[in-house]
Formats: sequence, C-alpha cells, structure tokens
Amino acid sequence: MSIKIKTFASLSCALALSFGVASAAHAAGANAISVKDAWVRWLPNNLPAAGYATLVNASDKPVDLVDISSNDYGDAMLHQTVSNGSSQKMVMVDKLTVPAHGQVSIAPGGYHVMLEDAKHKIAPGETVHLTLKFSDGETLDTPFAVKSPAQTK
Ligand SMILES: [Cu+2]
Repeated sequence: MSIKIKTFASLSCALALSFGVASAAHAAGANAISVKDAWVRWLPNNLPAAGYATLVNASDKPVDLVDISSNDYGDAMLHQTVSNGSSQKMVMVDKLTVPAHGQVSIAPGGYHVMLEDAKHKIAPGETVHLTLKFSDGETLDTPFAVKSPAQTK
C-alpha cells in the first residue's frame, strides 16, 4: 500500500512539472516587450562601448527594464547622461519604465547601456547579445549590431 501511494505521489509531481513547462512556454509566446533598432557604438583600444535600442511595450501595463547582462561583456549597466550646467555626467539607472502601449528609446544623449570588459575581441560588423530582464518576468536575448563611430554619423 505504501508503495502504491509513493508511485502516485511521483506521478502527480511529474504532471505538475510538465504543466509548469507548458505555462512558461505560453508566457514566452506572449511577450509584452519587443526591441528594435538595437546597436552598439564600438570604440577602439578596449574602451567601453555603448548599447542603444528602442523598447516597445504592446501590453496595457507599464513594464520596467530591471537588469541587463551579456555573455560578450563582463559588465553591462544602464546609464543616463545628465547635464550639470556646462558639463555632463553619467548616473546609474536601476530601472527604466516602458509605458503601456508606448516605447522608450535608449539613445545617444539620454540613456545608454555601458558595456565594459569585453570577453573576446569584438569588431564593427559583428553582432553581440545582451540579455534584457523585465519586471513582468520576460527575458529577451537581444542581438545588437556592432558599429564603428564612423558608421553612426
Ligand atoms: Cu555610461
């Protein structure tokens, strides 16, 4: 009798597991956020690069970009350039809200993704990947086109 109960318990466990996988797959098919015009301004001599993109929210709720990571760079952080009188400085940004049915641009002069400590040689013309994590649980592995400063003029 006790063996029978054990078998039943592990079967329901397996069912719960497969349901979990199915609902995760469903959520991934209904992403609220999409990314367009993703590119990186590359600089020579291992200088930090800057990533830019436009985030589009198709849902009726605001969604925050809460984390950025990359297999191509040791460090990926969201920064904002702010004017301080005649000078400019960069500040760390914890989260960036993409408004409901709206979009936000990570663009030169405003926000940028600071990319430091490249893990391998990266050159213009290549593609790097940034993993963007959002407050609704979405994770987007996003290709960014690497461009030289001359290509972005
Ligand atoms: Cu920066």
